[in-house]
Amino acid sequence: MKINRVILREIRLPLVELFETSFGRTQERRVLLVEIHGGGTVGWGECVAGEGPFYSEETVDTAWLILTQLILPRIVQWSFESPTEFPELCRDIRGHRMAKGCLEAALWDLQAQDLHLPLWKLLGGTREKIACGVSIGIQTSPAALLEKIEQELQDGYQRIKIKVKPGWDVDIVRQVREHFPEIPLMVDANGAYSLEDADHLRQFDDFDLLMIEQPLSYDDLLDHSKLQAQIETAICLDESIRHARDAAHACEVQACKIMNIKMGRLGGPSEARRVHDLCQEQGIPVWCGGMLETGIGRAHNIALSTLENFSLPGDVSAGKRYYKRDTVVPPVEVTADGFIIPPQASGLGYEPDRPWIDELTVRSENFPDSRQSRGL
Ligand code: OSB
Ligand code: MG
Repeated sequence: MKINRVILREIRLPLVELFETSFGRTQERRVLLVEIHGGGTVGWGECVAGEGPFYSEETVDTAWLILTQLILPRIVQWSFESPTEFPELCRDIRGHRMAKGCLEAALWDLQAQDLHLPLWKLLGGTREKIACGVSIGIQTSPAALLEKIEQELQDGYQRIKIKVKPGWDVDIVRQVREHFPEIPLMVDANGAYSLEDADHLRQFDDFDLLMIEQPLSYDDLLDHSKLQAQIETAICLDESIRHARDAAHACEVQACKIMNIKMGRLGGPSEARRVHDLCQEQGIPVWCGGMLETGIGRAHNIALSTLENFSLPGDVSAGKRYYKRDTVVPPVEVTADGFIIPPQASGLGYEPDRPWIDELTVRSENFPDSRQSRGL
């Protein structure tokens, strides 16, 4: 298929609720959306880079720069048989995986529509429903957290993840466990601790947690392997896994027992699938992480989550938990027993709400540039 036209835009959308992690707070999202026209259809992707370089090095502005200066000019008029060819086209650009990832995702949506297939089937997914958990940010008080958990459980969510940081960790989890002795529970530290905190982190072993996500530095494998040898609770890696080679190294040194897969962090669906397959061979279960995506990114996460080794509930949940009015129609919804049913329509299976997206757009760029192509 040949690509005729690409549109990159930035939208701004407030979160229903402030989201706080150990690395910072988010109230309003700035999100890049990419729209690729080819073969008479349109594919959509969403860039998961944050507003600042606090989860990873990338930001909305670095992604905009790399996409507009380097990647988009290359893919206009590009012809491809499979979206799996895209990473090769950008191999010389080091890093910037979130910028690359949204483009590759949009190519998958485009191809799925061209083939009249649901995206999840094109990716090789088999799950007819995906299990949903929630990620709950740091709250203003333990009481507020308990109330929040109660609400999410009532809404059917199958697993609760609590964000932790020094000062909001062991005591908080103890209170949660006292109130909810049986629920599937885990914590995510987003790299807030160091190996010197091993004794402190071992206290989490008392709470029958499913896992502790990314306790140590965002760029570390070795200290995680040392920590895993000292604690019972399974370590799950998020930030530390940038590609399949990191995943292989993490397995080799036993740095974790579970992996979080995010297509943006890994540079796109192809690499995400590679990590999925590698973990499956190594007996490491995976789940799909979230990045406060709007509906387009969420729909991509749903498709990815249908792969076989996504055997644990992920952070993919209902759109209304994040945005009053989302970027897709119908909005992403969760069943009363905590599942999302992947759509049967071709492509993403959720329609981008174009008038709403246009209203939210603060800047956009067209490739090829319409002024240039008219010789202006
Ligand atoms: O570490 O998984 C994370 C949000 C932004 C950046 C990193 C993370 C998160 C979340 C929220 O945990 C996941 C979601 O609900 O989308
Ligand atoms: Mg995480």
